[in-house]
Amino acid sequence: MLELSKLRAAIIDGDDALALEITNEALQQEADPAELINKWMIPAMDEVGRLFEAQEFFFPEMLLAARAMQRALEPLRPLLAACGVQPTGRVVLGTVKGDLHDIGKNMVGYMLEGAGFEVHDIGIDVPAEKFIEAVDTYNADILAVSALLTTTMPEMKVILDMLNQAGIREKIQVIVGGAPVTQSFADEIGADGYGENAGSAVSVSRSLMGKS
Ligand code: B12
Repeated sequence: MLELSKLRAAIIDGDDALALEITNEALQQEADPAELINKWMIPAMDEVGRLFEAQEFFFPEMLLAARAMQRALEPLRPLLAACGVQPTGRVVLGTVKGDLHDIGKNMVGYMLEGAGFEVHDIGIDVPAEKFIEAVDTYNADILAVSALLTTTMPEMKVILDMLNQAGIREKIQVIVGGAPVTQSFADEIGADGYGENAGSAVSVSRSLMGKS
């Protein structure tokens, strides 16, 4: 029987080859992808954050852990986005300017794809004007914006203001998320929805599209 605590440890240690190997092995043994993510992988990133705050980890260790997490997520992606249902709506997704965090954003994208949304991921460190351009280019129904730093959260308000100025605010539903983002922050800046994790990103998006 595979010891899944080793997956958590491999991610914290930044051992990407081992993290991938354990994930693949776990999938062969029919482990539940949601359990792998929620019970072992996300808690690993939380621990990395704690170690960073305690100054036991520094930037390079955090980066190696992030790579290991992303590597371990690779085989899970097709399972999260596997159902091939009818398109539910078009989403533009990105991380705000000044912010390089993308693991959570990517998970939101995979889950939305899995729920039948057509997802256009425009990446990290995205200036507000690029979000506006992408909304137009892809004729999006939903704009999903991620921020992981308290210093970059205000960019979300900049995006909303720019949508207003461009006269297209009414045409798009804006949802926000990321570890420091809260429902009250979302309300304060006038976003249409907030999701605390990738699963709620799907339920909020579905309800904004008028589907339960
Ligand atoms: C990995 C990591 C990094 C990696 C990122 C690599 C990558 N490719 O993403 C690297 C090493 C690059 C990094 C850099 C930095 N980081 Co960093 N990082 C982290 C860490 C450890 C994990 C983040 C993560 O991936 N979590 C796992 C994912 C799955 O969770 P998530 O992102 O929260 O996403 C979930 C939800 O929030 C939600 N969600 C996310 N986006 C969206 C969007 C929508 C629309 C919705 C609905 C939902 C949603 O769904 C997701 C899935 O469930 C966190 C600590 C932590 N526990 O969060 C620190 C952390 C975020 N980083 C921090 C800091 C300080 C930095 C640096 C400034 C460090 C430095 N001195 O340079 C730099 C900033 C670089 C920059 N300009 O962005 C601080 C932020 C403090 C703050 N409150 O502002 C944290 C909290 C660490 C800490 N405890 O101090 N970091």
